[in-house]
Amino acid sequence: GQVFKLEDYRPSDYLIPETVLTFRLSPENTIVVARLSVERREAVDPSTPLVLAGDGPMRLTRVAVDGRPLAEQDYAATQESLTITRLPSARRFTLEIETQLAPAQNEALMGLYRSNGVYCTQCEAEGFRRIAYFLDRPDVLSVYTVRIEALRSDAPLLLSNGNPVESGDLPGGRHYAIWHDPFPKPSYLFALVAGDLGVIRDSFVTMSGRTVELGIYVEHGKERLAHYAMDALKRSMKWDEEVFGCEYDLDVFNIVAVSDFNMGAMENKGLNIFNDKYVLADQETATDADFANIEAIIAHEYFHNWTGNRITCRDWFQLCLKEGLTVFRDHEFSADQRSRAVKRIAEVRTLRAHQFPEDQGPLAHPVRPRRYREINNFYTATVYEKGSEVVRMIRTVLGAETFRQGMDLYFLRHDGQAVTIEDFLKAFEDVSGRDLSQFALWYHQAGTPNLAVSSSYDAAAREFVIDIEQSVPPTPSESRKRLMHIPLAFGLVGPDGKDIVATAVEGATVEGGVIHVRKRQHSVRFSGIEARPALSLNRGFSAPVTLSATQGDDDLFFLASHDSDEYARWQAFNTLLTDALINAYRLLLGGKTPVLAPRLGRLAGKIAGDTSLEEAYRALALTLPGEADIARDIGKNIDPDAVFTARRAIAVAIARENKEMFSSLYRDLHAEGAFSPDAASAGRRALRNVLLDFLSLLDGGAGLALSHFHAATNMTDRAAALTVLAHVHHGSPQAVEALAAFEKRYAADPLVMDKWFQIQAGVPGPQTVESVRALMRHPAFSTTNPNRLRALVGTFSSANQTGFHRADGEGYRLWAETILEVEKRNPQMAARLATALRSWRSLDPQRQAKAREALLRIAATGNLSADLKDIVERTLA
Ligand code: B3K
Ligand code: ZN
Repeated sequence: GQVFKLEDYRPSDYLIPETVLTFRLSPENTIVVARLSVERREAVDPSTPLVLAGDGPMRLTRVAVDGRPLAEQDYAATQESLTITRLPSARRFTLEIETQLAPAQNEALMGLYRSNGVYCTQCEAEGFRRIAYFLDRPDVLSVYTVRIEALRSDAPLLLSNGNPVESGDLPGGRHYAIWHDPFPKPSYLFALVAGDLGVIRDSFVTMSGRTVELGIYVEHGKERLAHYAMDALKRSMKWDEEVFGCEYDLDVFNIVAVSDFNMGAMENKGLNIFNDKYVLADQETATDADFANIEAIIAHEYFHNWTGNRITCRDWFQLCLKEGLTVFRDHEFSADQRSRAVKRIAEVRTLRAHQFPEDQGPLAHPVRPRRYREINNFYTATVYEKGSEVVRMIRTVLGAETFRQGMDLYFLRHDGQAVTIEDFLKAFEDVSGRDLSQFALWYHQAGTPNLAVSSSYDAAAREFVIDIEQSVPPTPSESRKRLMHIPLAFGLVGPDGKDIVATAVEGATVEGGVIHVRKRQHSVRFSGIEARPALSLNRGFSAPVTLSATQGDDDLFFLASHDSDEYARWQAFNTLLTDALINAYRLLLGGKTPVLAPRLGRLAGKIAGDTSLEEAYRALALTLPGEADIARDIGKNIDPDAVFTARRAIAVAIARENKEMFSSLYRDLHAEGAFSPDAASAGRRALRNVLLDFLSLLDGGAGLALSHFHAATNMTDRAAALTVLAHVHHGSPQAVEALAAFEKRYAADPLVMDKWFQIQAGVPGPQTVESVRALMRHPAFSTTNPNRLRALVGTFSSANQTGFHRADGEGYRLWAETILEVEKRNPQMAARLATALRSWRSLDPQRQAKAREALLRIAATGNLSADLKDIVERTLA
């Protein structure tokens, strides 16, 4: 396939200042008339052909220029393009293109398709070209007017971007609506929804006093499940005004929830389309994690209105310009709405679980890639999550105030434009007067930097020295790396637990508690230090790096109890746990029995019971690193079965050590009274459920979990208990009973059945391959629905270490078969599933051979989609 390169970017010869679309909707034959006002750029020769992009099964039925149909020899149409060779000499002309589509047949869920009888669209990144031939590139901004016609009985609701203009009846039971979006936008932000849906309405008054009508559209009967999302939307609108000065700009803002959607949601201007999983919630059906995700994704898509829509990307290489920045904004929003420290720890856990393996494996790419074959494969943890970390570092480097000035300048300077990362950075350089060229490597260079840190204290000289050495490991096609600018926040914690205020006398720029690592090596010397401090590193996770620190357990124990930075305090305890887990793994491989240092077990108990800490924090601290986390830290030649056994042994040891304490705390945390999804209540549930995880490992654990299951008054507790029963007490009468009860209760609710599939897909052990195969035949399962597929096959392949990596390769076989089946309909989903083997070279040799076999089997299949081919070939490279 074709490789697209950043350096090949050229502005378009033609622009489309205005687009008028008419849709005559019908499931099997929708007619789209696109009237484009085209403008040839100055200095472009009139003989230059106009090449519009097309894709997918779409029938071209008419092309006309300035009202006159084109002669056959004046244009050439293929599936991928419409090339017009004879054009007027005038710089401006109208082009009319009529195409016919069958939305009901569209199973790729890109372009115009039907989900549960509702017409909807997904155009990012290159889906608009499946609707009409167009200059489908983000730097072509157009003002859209959209007329939708449909049978009123089939689609009483007709929505598009912008503001409603007009609506009325048509003959034959049909009707129409016209929408106009005054803000020029790229085609990827176009959206249309038509169908029969229920709605909840509200309104928001903006900071300048304009009233915006808000609507959330859901399946009839599900309206009451949309109130949390509506509340999150209003809080997002307020927050963006207060924190970034960003005001909403249309008269209406609509959200539509659909059940077949390839990702979480889409920020189409004024008409966000959501996977219903991220809209619908109540205590009976949604977990606290679901509530938090809904809040974050509603905010994220809303925030795109300024970061993405008003200012968009010049080309798809700049994807992080909108995604990394918008993730940063939604992270900050959630931190303000909930607990900042807890949110930060959760972010870091996610980054390490998803982005680090990507950055350290064959699919590694810079936050701003320079090459792609299929852009859909670059909606990655690196672009999103690492992209967000880079924006966070800009704030760390410049300080919050200058950062905000930089954002203001960026909005002011580039409103209405399609820009680049260079433009973004320039705004910060201009407000700060700083040179960010070394910092910019965070965008250009792939790989997770490592900092090797050691320290020494000289009592006689009262000096403390921190030695730091940076390195960036090689990544595909980047063997030699340049030195980065890494802002490393730190603290020197004195014996009394208080931070020592210290100024560096030499070795690096140190400002505001941050060491600016810019060279390969720094030796940072602090003088006047009265007693040997414990070194607290990468506070707040100021930089997305790995650390190899020669830090003794005593310091880590001390920091885990005393560090004033809550993130670093969590990190110290987590490092101790990780070390213990890896140690247990090594003992197991050496034929020995794993042991837990008693003081670590006691510290776990102390943190669990420390009422000066938030419950959510304590829950996170007590959540042991997952099997994949441990595997990542081990790095190579991994035996997932031994990782599992080691982890279980350490968990049992912690539970035994703290049996009485955990039991009484578990009882005390029992909540009476009305349910609330707020962070504090969720934190109490989280802590109680972590304690259940431990207690269920002890005698009587299955009984305890079953009573937890039956006593549950919300989905968080019910799902937590079911997980324990299915994962720890697999096959027990209690597990069988609970799984059956859950299935019976929620058989008619697909989103809840996803939890049932997901929990079973995660059951550790070799037998799960067979149960996943069996569950794929369950009447509630379907490979055509992305949520079902992710819940069952996605969970199995990316979150079940012992099941998926079964030594005989059976897990990989199931995975490859499913991918090849899904690929025929929905290449994007197939490619996503295919990333599950991205770390296959870290496995033990036997598993590596089986994994390679499965990858080669996919690669050898004829007619692969660009999406899947790209992932598989890069994974094997
Ligand atoms: N921008 C969309 C993602 C589109 C993915 C296309 N393959 C959602 C988001 O990040 O907000
Ligand atoms: Zn986004």
